[in-house]
Amino acid sequence: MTTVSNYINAKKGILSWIFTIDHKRIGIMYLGFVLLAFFLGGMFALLLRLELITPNELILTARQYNQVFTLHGAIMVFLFIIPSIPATFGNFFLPIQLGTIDVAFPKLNLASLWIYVLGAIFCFYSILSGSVDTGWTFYTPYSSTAGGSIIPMVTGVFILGFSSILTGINFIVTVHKMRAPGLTWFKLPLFVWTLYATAIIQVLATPVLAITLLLLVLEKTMGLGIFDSALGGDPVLFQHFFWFYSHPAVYIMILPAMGVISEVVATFCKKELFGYRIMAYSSLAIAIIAFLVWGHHLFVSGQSPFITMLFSLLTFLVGIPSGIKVFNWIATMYAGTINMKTPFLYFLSFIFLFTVGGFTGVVLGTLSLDIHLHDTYFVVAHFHYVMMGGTVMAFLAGLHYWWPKMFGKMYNEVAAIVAFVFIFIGFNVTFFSQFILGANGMPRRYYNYIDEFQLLHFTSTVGSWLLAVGFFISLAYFISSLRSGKKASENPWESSALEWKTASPPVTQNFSTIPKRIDSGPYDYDKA
Ligand code: HEM
Ligand SMILES: [Cu+2]
Repeated sequence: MTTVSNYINAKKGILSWIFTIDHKRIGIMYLGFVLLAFFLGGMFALLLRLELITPNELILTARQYNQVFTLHGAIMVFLFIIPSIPATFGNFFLPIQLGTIDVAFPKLNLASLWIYVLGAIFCFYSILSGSVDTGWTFYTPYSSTAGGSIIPMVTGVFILGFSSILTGINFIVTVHKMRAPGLTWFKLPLFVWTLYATAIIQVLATPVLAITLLLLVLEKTMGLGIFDSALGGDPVLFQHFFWFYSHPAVYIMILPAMGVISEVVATFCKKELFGYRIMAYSSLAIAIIAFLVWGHHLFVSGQSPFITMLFSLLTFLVGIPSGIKVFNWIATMYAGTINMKTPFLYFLSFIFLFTVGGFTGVVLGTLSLDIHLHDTYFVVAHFHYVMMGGTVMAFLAGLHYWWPKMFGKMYNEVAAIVAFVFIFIGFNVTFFSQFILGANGMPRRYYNYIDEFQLLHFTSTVGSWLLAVGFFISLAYFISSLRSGKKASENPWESSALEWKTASPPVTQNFSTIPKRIDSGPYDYDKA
């Protein structure tokens, strides 16, 4: 029996992967690496939660606890969530959704992947050679003076930044230069718009983090007084520089997720997306406002009342384009033909959890409340609702939606629904209890606490176990799908998006015949 050639079997041997310039293979390799990072970061999270099951020391010393939450945060942010959607699904589907054969700079794309791996190696080296206990934010003056192996860690993050910048440059040029004839801007899928807005932030914001970490290393190695007040430096300056990148960075995390969610809701409701143009503009509006709110991380760092009020106001502003998106996703469901499959379940959980995350962001953006809640578990719960309730749920929606296309195999739907239930319930048990802990004054980054908090911490830890069960069930059925899953058809979800007009998995050139012209929009259900 003749095997049909596709991007997976077109070339054989490990070297054909290591040196590939095929955007699909590069996307798949990123997927492998970010999933590894997620499971490693998840292991550290389970360790944290286990330590917190009792008020006193259980398995970790105070120093080890500080090291573990630092590694959990740094791995989850820099190695998992920032590349999680752009570098995986973005790399795989952007050229296909543009009706073309690859990104603008395929060799640069491959280089971005190995730069990511080099950065990861530096981070892991720092774990093995004494580790870091500063928190993922590397705040000075502690990071300027502390021992451990901060320099390999921040060098790793510095290098990872270049992988992000180069991917951003590649995607911006690809969207401008590689679109099929006829595919004008307002015919582009919203996933493309969100990748484009994200790429702008990657290119403009990431250099600021690189410079900040470079200055920290210079201060540590050459004793230059930049951030350390003992050397005449200013520790709050570090916070400004760090959050001038890291707040826009949260939109590098959430914008691509919003793009995935738009693709999934249109396909599983079989409906044109409600308010397509305003959704596209909202992606760009979010990318712009993202650069104007970093000061809300410094409300209790001694900013002037006027500046604090200004940053609070600007923080509320970002709620408008985000709110428009949530409204339009819900409006798209209205009178839709809903296909209640796993990708749609993750869509629903995204809508609910991201909205909780968004509202609690408004609470934290309110000065009078933030003074009470800053550095408590309310903040920890908030960013897990947006980063995990938002991006990770969208990542799972995208993974289940595009899995048949990427690997040509279906996964077990029943097992997927069981895993979804564990993940959704586990998530809320883990993190909703943390809102209550924080509102009652439980500080973050403490490994022991007063007895009154034990019941809530115990609940949160049990929740993290349910989460872990859900993720391991997912891992199991995806692996079994690769080995013995039912062959996927070209368009199992009956989607009208362009990528579903290719084979499952696609041929190396993406299309059997490269589209000469594309005049239809991405969500042409009403016209079908
Ligand atoms: C898999 C389930 C997860 C659990 C159970 C979990 C649990 C926790 C806990 C308990 C803390 C607080 C430690 C403390 O302040 O003492 C924490 C901190 C943190 N988590 Fe998670 N987390 C999970 C997933 C994630 C994900 C997916 C991300 C981001 C993508 C993330 C990013 C962070 C960050 C940035 C911190 C702050 C670390 C620091 O204070 O330096 N977590 N996590
Ligand atoms: Cu922020």
